[in-house]
Amino acid sequence: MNPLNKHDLEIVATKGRLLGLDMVFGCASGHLGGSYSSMDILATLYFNVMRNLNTEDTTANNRDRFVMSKGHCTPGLYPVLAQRGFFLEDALETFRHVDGHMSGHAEMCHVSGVDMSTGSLGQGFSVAVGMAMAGKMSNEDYRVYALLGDGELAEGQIWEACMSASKYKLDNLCAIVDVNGLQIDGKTSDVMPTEPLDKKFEAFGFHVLKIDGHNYDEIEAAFEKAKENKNAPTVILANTVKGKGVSFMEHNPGWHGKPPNEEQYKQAREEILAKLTALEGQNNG
Ligand SMILES: Cc1ncc(C[n+]2csc(CCOP(=O)(O)OP(=O)(O)O)c2C)c(N)n1
Ligand SMILES: [Mg+2]
Repeated sequence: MNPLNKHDLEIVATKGRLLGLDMVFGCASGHLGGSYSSMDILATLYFNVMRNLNTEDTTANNRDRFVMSKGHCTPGLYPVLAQRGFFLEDALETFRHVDGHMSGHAEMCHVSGVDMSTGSLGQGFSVAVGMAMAGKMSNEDYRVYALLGDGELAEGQIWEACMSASKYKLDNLCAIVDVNGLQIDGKTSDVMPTEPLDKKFEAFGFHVLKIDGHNYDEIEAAFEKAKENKNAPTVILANTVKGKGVSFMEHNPGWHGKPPNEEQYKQAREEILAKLTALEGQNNG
């Protein structure tokens, strides 16, 4: 598959925000804030970065892997997987339904394209480290990507995984931290300060890159750089806006895991649709 240009990546991300909104409104439950902050990163990963993805053979050994360590962000991940062809967009309508298979946290057994079930913060990254170690031990050249939340970094298990990743020189591992500054009930700096993240990851033996997580050029360049880094894992610290794309959700911890009411849904839909329509009307040359 040919890589997408910036304009088309933005269409994927914007459409993803619309699908995510419908998912959460449809079942009156789910996490939009952190899904929207990572949407541009997810679109870039799945369309331009990850190699050997095969929607017909989702466990092919040579595929790059992705672990959504902040497993609550399925309204970000599932719409991107659907657009990448892993399943039909209609399936998203069953999100969080008791008799459906689109569970609220990332689920590998029933949702095509999901490489690891997650939801208990801190655990996903350890699995990603294990996948990267397995790749090294079996001389496979696949890469492993893991998306972490900045609130999630308060879990001690993350730092145990970091120590292993650097001890075993896992240069096939790339962590991305969605640094949106907020977690479930307030600012990350109030709930559990984790800065300075660059110095901490460096001290744990990582190559550290810092980017604007909504700038496609910077996102793509960082993933390229991560591939070139040798003998140690890479972490990309991505500065983002929680709730990105909907005016009243941006920077607001209240939108971590709350569904919109009817009026809020209509306003959010209008805002996202206006952006999508404008993008689709633009010459993408
Ligand atoms: C072990 C564990 N503790 C608590 C929770 C509840 N929880 C869900 S999301 C969240 C905040 C996560 O914040 P962050 O990692 O910054 O995610 P984002 O801002 O990207 O949504 C918490 C505490 C959980 N899922 N797992
Ligand atoms: Mg956060």
